[in-house]
Amino acid sequence: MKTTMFLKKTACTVTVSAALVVMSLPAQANNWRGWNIHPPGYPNTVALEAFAEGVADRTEGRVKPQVYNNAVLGDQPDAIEQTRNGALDFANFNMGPMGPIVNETNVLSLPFIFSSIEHMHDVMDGEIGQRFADALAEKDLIALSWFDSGARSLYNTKRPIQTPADVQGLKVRVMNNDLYVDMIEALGGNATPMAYGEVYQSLRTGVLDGAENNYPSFESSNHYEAAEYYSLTEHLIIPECLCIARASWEALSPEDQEIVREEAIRASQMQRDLWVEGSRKSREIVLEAGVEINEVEDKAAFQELMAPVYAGFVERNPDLEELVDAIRNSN
Ligand code: BDP
Repeated sequence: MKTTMFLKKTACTVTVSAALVVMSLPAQANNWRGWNIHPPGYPNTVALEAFAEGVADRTEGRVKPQVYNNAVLGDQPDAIEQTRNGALDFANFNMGPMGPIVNETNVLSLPFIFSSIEHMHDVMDGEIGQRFADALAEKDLIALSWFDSGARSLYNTKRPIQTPADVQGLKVRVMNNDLYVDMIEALGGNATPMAYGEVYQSLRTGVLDGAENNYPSFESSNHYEAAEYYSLTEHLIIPECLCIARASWEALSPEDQEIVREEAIRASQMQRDLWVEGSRKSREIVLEAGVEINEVEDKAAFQELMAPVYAGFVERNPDLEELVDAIRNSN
């Protein structure tokens, strides 16, 4: 009896410590671990997998990236820290939750800062995009290319949103960034910052009335099963990076850095193409499931209410006013 118990205990200890080793060991020099919040089949996931394969092939196994989907390695703010300190090697991050860590990137979270997705691409692929990459590099994140994330719109369980008055009193989930709290409050709603993975259940139980996201995430997260009104406010157009941990980047030879850079750029081109098709498909899926989608006639009414959000931001960050203006005037 005693022996059996002892054996059982040992087996259990072995399993637990094996798991701990996997979770906490710094990745082998060539085994790169990559964080991804999305499920298989999502445009970003497909592009990240192509990146991993391209890098492994072209470096002949000197670098073997593996993508971990569905945020199994932690939620986004956590994964940003893990990539900064080299516990993770690469990731696809949205610039929203990046704001609290890399202050400059908050400019990209100002509502309606970009007039269209094309405007966002032009800015991020040009000189201004490089300024954001430099700011990220100062925090040990090497941004090699920019992914698309469409435009985010409000959705909820109660009613279509046509005017800001329809947001009044709604409990709306936002990503982890105070600017989004200011944004929802300026519209008269109650903002709740929450991890992405907790939103579905909170919509189901009524802890939340709504949230905001692009079509592919609204669909792939199943939020559309709980929130049947999707209103095209398109208030945020936020780019995402394919970022490498500085430590992992600096461990590469110049030749391998070049390969990784090229594959990251290739992945972003692929992601942007997949994005267009993926958004169309996700829109169809939610419509078929009975979601009511409405255009917002008077977007200017929403934009005007953002004036205090901009004023507060510029007051807290006078040195970033010029960057805000540069983006707005680049259109
Ligand atoms: C998705 C982004 C992802 C965010 C998520 C969210 O791609 O990075 O974490 O929205 O709302 O569109 O948290």
